[in-house]
Amino acid sequence: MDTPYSRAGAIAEEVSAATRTVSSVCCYCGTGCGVRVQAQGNRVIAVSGDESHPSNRGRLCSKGMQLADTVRRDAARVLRAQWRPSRDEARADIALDQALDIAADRLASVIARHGPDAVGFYLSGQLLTEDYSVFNKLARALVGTNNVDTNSRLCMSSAVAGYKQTLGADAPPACYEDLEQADTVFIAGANVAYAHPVLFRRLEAARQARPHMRVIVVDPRRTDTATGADLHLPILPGTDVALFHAMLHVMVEEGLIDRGYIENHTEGFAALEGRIRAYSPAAAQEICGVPAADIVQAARWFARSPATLSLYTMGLNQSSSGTAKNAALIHLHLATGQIGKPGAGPFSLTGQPNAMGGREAGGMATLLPGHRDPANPDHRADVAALWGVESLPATPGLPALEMFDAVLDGRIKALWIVATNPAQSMPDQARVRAALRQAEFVIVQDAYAGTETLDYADLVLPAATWPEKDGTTTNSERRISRVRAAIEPPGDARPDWRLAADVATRLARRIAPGKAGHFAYADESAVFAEHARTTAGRDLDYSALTYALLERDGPQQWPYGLGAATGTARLYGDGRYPTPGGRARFVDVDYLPVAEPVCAEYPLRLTTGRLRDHWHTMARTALSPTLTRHVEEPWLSMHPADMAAAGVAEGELARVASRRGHLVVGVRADEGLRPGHAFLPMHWGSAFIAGQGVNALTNPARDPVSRQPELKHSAVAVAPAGLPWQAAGWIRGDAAILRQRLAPWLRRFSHAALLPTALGGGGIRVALGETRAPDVDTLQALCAALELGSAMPARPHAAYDDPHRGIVRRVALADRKPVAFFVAGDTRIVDALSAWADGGAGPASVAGLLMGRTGPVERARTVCVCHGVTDRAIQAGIAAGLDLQGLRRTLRCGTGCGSCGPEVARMVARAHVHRQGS
Ligand SMILES: Nc1nc2c(c(=O)[nH]1)N[C@H]1C(S)=C(S)[C@@H](COP(=O)(O)OP(=O)(O)OC[C@H]3O[C@@H](n4cnc5c(=O)[nH]c(N)nc54)[C@H](O)[C@@H]3O)O[C@H]1N2
Ligand SMILES: Nc1nc2c(c(=O)[nH]1)N[C@H]1C(S)=C(S)[C@@H](COP(=O)(O)OP(=O)(O)OC[C@H]3O[C@@H](n4cnc5c(=O)[nH]c(N)nc54)[C@H](O)[C@@H]3O)O[C@H]1N2
Ligand code: SF4
Ligand SMILES: [Mo]
Repeated sequence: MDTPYSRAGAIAEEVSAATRTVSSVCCYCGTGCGVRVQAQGNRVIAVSGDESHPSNRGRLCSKGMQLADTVRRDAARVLRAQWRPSRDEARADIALDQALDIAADRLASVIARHGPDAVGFYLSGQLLTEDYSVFNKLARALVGTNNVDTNSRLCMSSAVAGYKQTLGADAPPACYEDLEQADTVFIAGANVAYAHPVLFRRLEAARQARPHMRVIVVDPRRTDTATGADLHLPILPGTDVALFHAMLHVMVEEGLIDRGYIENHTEGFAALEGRIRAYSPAAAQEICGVPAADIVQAARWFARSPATLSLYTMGLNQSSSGTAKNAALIHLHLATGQIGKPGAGPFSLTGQPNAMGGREAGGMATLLPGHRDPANPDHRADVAALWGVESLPATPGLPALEMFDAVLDGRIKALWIVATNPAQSMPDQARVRAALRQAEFVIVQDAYAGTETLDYADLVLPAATWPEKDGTTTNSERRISRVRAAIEPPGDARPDWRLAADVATRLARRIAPGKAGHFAYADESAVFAEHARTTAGRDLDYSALTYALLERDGPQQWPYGLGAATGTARLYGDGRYPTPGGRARFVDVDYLPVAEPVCAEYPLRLTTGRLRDHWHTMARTALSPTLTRHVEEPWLSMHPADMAAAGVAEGELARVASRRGHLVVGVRADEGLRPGHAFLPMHWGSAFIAGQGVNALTNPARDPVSRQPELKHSAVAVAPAGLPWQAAGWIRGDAAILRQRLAPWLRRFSHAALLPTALGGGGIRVALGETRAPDVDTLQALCAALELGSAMPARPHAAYDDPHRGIVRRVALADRKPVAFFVAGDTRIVDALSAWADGGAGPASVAGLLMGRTGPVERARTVCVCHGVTDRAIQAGIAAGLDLQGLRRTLRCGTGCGSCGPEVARMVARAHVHRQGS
């Protein structure tokens, strides 16, 4: 059966016969910025901010601005279904129909032999609400298992648990306009400048307009978010509960709490009040490592301000006490009545674009559609009736990490992975990968080629992606927007919900013929209509919403029930909460330390997180040369004192080890880190560097309630890598295609990295390290791979080689510019070659350059990607006496999307401090 691609509703606004502009939503973060996609045929020409979208009003960050770069229709994508009948064979392309039949056959066979709970679905916060709905129904109503979870388990599940425990429902009560109306903004465990840049822009503008506004940042690192704050509390990782308890302690002692609000609208305060007596500011100073006076100051600003808004994300959630951290922060709002009014409230920022939609559609093992609970028989009966089936399974489903544990020990045989890359993003990679090998049948449904998890797939299903998909997303402020397709999917790719529905129909014919009709949706709007009905009468009720209404009135905030004339900007204005007694709850939580304390063997506290211009495992952002300019390679950031103690110097390779695995990366000094702490970006996995990526190191210990792992803290040791032979190369071309071709080299060296780069207009940089020089054949093969001699399509090149000593220096030129180079054994001329490739003047003599007759050259790093302004240009400007405004005027840095604004401000501030210090 063919699966025709269908688009719901009228989507295209014809601008001219050839070019059309489609309104949609950015596919990256939970800010949910509206975009305008300009397309011609199946080509996206440009993406810009949508002025009419209330969440961003035309603004986009650097990632959103570069979206057009990531739209591909070639081998950078998964274009066809692929299949390997046995693990000894290579996968081959097959027809999509055949793949859908294989999926149905294999799932039916697993269910027949081992029962429904031998199947697991691992989905993603990047799916659209329609995708979740169909997968959820497939898992629970057809297969008959609750084993359907998502990567939101690594992301938002502590926020869900925290809201439910305290406020009674999983609903962020605030909205983005509160950023403009708050007097105090309390940012905890969030690097908003990097992770939600458009909200940071809104905050910057609000501070300009309201100079009395105060910003407090709680983060172990001095991030770009923390640099401009009025107060930065650089707490020790994992100690937030103690800090928040101490703030409440101060508020109680100083009479700053709102006894009236507590009495009328909450319960459970007495027990907590007893608990927090032990958390004096002095006691918390001991635990959290921040001055008691700063804790007192934070408590006063929080409680005394007319309106206090909290913003929080992974610094709270990714913790073995994530739920308690969320609850302890929400307590501060309840105790001071800072909730349910403009500019106030505990506002959990969502990470992924539609993690919210997943929570609404019940796309997690512990949720059912409409914020229902699978452990509640009435809720199961409700949903069964809505779906037209007799019953739903009662056996609890497994959350993400437990699901992989079950694969490893054989309870789960078949795993279907959609729009997430667990062989990079889950903690304790050795275990995750062992599980993927152990599974009997793995389906990976992905859009981009070359991801880590695809290596483990028996069956690959080709997914359509942004901007080829139609549906809806919900952003952090509960706003539902239409995502609209601007072009057709390439190859055999199909929207995720469609692939799920097509397999479901085939599977039903095999195991439950009566249910085959349950998945015969005409289009996305039919899926949405079925989903929206499940919210009726629930806290999130948006049963009045339809595609037609969203088309007419634009994006809407839930609740938006039948009879409502508009959506709802803020929740709980009346002080009534969706708990049985209508009261919010204080939870008597205690502070517990991180799961893995540092020790003599692993003396450093490692935290991981995001960079400004990369997205997760980089399937998409690595396709934009512009985005690679900001940070091109993974660095372990350390305090200079720890570097000295470990014996590693700036730029050198280090071996970072935890109890679970190790990694070789370069090291950089960062004075924004406390001694004893280290930071590694989460983005580079085994598709880019040798080994198992950043999560080889991380700890799978998890929160007892939310089951979210402690990705923000592991104990590690750092030592010199001891790889005296090093090599570096570069080849111009398409990074995605080159990376696939060069991927086997990642497995052949102790240190290896394939780094997408904007150098010379775009290509791949190669970095290698080994204990001693590889043999001559290996070096020749490497040169061949880089088209620099020996075999195959070699280009004319200049060479200075002594391969028996491991020394190779080669450069290929076209139009007197390098198009590839490789330097092994002594890499000092790499920066000169790079500068030349990047448009700098060439050397007087190429031979002289290869023989090392060149002065030192330092490569500049791009800070402002919109205007291509480098760190060196900014430093020169600062040295010439320019202030922030002067830099903006003369260099234009920070005047495009504004994402680099905080970094430029930090550079100015640091220069100022150094000048004062000297
Ligand atoms: N550029 C970019 N933006 C993104 C993403 C991306 O990949 N790239 N991903 C999106 C997603 S899915 C998510 S979940 C969000 C995440 O957004 P954020 O949570 O803001 O980003 P992170 O860098 O993961 O972590 C935030 C901060 O937590 C701090 N931290 C670590 N441990 C602790 C602690 O114990 N207590 C406190 N208070 N802070 C701590 C870290 O130092 C870090 O600065 O970003 C979204 N936006
Ligand atoms: N060390 C460490 N690890 C972390 C974190 C951390 O802070 N530190 N953060 C965690 C968090 S918060 C998150 S959210 C996760 C994110 O981790 P992942 O979800 O694993 O990361 P992504 O790279 O976003 O993976 C998305 C995948 O979906 C594919 N894709 C893109 N669009 C589509 C589509 O429309 N359909 C389909 N089927 N596929 C598509 C992409 O090619 C890619 O392979 O990482 C977690 N892991
Ligand atoms: S802040 Fe940036 S990444 Fe997030 S939705 Fe807006 S444009 Fe996209
Ligand atoms: Mo996330």
